[in-house]
Order: sequence, then C-alpha cells, then structure tokens
Amino acid sequence: MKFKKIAALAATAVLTVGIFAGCGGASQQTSSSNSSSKKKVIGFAQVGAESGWRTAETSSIKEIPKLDPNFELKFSDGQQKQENQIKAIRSFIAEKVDIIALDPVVETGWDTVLKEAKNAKIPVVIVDRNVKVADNSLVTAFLGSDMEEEGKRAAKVVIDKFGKDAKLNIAELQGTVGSTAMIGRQKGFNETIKDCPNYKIIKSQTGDFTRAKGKEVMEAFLKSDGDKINVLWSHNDDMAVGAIQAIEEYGKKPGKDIFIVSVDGIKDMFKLMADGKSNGIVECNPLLGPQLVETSKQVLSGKLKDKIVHTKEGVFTQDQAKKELPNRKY
Ligand code: GZL
Repeated sequence: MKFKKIAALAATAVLTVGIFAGCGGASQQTSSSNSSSKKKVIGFAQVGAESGWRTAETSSIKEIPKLDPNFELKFSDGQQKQENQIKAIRSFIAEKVDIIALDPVVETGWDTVLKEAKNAKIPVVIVDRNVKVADNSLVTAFLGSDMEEEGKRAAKVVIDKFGKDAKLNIAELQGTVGSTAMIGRQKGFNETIKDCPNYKIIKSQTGDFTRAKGKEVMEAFLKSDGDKINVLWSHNDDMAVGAIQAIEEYGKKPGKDIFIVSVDGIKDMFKLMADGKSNGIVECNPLLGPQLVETSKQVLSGKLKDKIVHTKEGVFTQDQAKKELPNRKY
C-alpha cells in the first residue's frame, strides 16, 4: 500500500543558551546568538512539553537566533495552561517585543489579550494550533498544519486497509479537549467515515496528548470492550505509544489484533511501526522554526505574502516504516 510522501519542511534543531527568568507560573527563557540592540525580538508562548512532537517544535523554535542572528527569542513554556500563556503574552507586551508568536493550548479565550497586543501595536503570529477570535484582525498570520486534513488522512488509512463496507469497532484517543488539533482531527476523521455505514466509534475519550494518559485511557477501553475493538485511532503518536503498552499488557498484539493509526510522525512511533506494532502514521511537521523566521521577516517588513501557511506533510504505512525511519528528523 503506497502513499505518495509529500516532502516535509526540514530544519536541524540547534539549542541556544537561554538565560532563565521566572514568569508567573511558566518558565521563560531569553536567547540570542550575539549581543546587539538592533535585534528584532520574538516572544514565543509555547503550549507546554506534553509530547515528543512538542519537544521537537520547541527545539526548532529555539534555533531561531541561530537561523537568523537578527532575531532574539523570548520563550515561555505554558505548562499546558492557558492562564500561563496569557501571562506570558502580557509580559511580552510589557517588554515591547517586536512580534508575539503563540501556539495556543486551546482555541478560544484569547480575544482580550490579543486585543491588548493589537493596542500595543505588536503583530501576533499563531503557530501550529489555531485560535477562534471574534475579530480576525487580532491575528496577523497563521502557520501550521491543516488538522482536519490530518483526520481525513487517518480515516483513509483505515478505509484503504479494510474497505468502506467493513464492520469495524473503533476506539478513539482524543487530544487536548478544545484544541484545534483535537477538534480538527476528530472532525476530519468523522466526516470521512460517514461513507462507511458499519464503522462505529464505540469508545472516545481524551488522553490529553500524553503517553501516560493514553495508556491509562486505553486500559479502561480494553477493560470494558477489549474483545470488541478492531481499530485504535489516536490523535497523536504519544498517546498511541502508551496505548500500545496497554494493549500488550492486556495480552493482545498491537498492529495485528488491533489496527492502529496516529498523527505526528515521531521517531518512537516509526520504530514501533517498523516492529509491526502500528499500521499508519499521518505526519504533522513540528519543525516550524524556519517558517516562523520567514513569516516574521515578512511581517516586520510589511510584505506578508500569505496570511495562512500550511506545512507540507505525508502519510506512512507499515510497509514504509523501516525505509523511512532513518530519514526522521524528530
Ligand atoms: C499538533 C500539535 C499536537 C501534536 C501533539 O499540531 O499541536 O500537540 O499532535 C502535541 O503531539 O501535543
């Protein structure tokens, strides 16, 4: 089963030395590659450190001062709490950064603080997940994945394997409730399986994108419906990694007794798929540092080309895993 792999944007991740400064419940770092007052400052409010994907995104963002020494980075880890991210944005406004970049843990609740940024004449670039605001002028640009498309691709992996007429009981591990990643992937998957009358999602619960929670929820799914579940659809790889442990401990063979498809494309998931323990990976590219540099340069020069930039991503199945594994950059 061959899927055409679409070339993904790649960038090496080089960590810069950060000066640690506390910031009201979240950790904030400032990094630059050399001292000069002429630098443009990007304030980045990150979701947290919940998954392998997030770690890779953070590494890519932190390489920005190396990628372009004209930029300095102020980085804040929101620890998966919206209030921490809002605090970080307010501190970036107070520090008069040149651009605010936000990867929003959930999509709503940003109108007030983004209005404050607009009043301070600081452009806001949304990265990765998206926001839902009443006034779209609060956001200057968005760069990241088409999450709904990722959900559709995951459903197509299942349909290509079993066909539209198969009778399937599906267990769904949802991402963080209220995040565009969870909302978009669930919408895309559900819309695509509408053509499959005998596909039934019999279990669906959030594992909050983490391995630990993914394992815990899968244990509960197996306890109640272990002998009925044919497919696991996980909104990210980390929850699937946890779920695979739960499936093995339950005494079933992941990738054989239960067909598994997930989103992200982290190395650990490719290793498991190469070992036959998973069946499909929908890529979601976290290496967004280079795109944020490009978008920031365009915004600051008043020459923004596209308000929305979607990353190019592929889909991989078990037969491709061994060959693709050495190419993985995150
Ligand atoms: C998606 C990103 C999601 C990843 C998860 O773009 O926001 O959050 O799929 C991460 O691994 O936790």
